[in-house]
Amino acid sequence: MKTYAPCINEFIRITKDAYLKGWHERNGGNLTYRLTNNEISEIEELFEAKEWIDLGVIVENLKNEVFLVTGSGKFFRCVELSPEENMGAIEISACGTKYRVLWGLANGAKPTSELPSHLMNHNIKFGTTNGVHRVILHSHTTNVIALTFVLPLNDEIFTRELWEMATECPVVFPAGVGIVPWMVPGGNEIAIATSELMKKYDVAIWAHHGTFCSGETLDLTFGLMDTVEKAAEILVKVLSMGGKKQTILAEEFKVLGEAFKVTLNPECLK
Ligand code: 2HA
Ligand code: ZN
Repeated sequence: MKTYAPCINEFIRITKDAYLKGWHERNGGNLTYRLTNNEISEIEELFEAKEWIDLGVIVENLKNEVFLVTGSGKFFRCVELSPEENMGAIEISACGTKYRVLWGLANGAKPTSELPSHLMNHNIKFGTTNGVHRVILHSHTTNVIALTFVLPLNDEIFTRELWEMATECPVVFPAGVGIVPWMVPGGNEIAIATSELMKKYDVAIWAHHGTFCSGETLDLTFGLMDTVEKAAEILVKVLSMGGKKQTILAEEFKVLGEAFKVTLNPECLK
């Protein structure tokens, strides 16, 4: 069996786990990871640079950065079975307006159709976290999607409803979640709307479509997605049982925030 560098193995593990969660039917969802310099040196012997291609957006903070990405139209289910065909490594140009394939994406495959959203989110997060965030995961999270048909598409209301479903939720996503109204996926308009929310949140929900999460590591980003989706699953069950009869109160969230030394978004505690 072929062996891969640890960073590629980690990426494969997350695509497999996310598929097994039921978040990645067919070609649904996408994952991008910005490599460290050490990780680049571990895999650069594999690189065979292809031609530069216009991104259609400018990503000032990502010049010369290298990413692992899933492929457009490719299935998360298949990344583990054939990494070279279903994922790849790409490099952003020195001007921040082009990319080229360095490894993988065999037979002319392209990076994820949501590359503009991923890169604009990485660009914002690079700035707001000083380069600490490296991962963007987009998943078709069943229960979050279901909730976008019944909850108001409002950041504060959505956040509060999710927070109430599990005590640790506000600790895991203290800023809350942002909501993008329904839009055509794959383009610059939805990329701009999502990256605006990423200035404030680590989670952006696309109404009737899925969820974007940003994080420091692959595990933390997967864990964030899992936590949000689990809260949504509990809420779907609670609503199906006739709704809340009791819940966690705003005052109790404030005590929780103090105990865990996290600042909870005050807009969600009104
Ligand atoms: O098919 O998830 O948003 C990939 C997607 C598009
Ligand atoms: Zn999608």
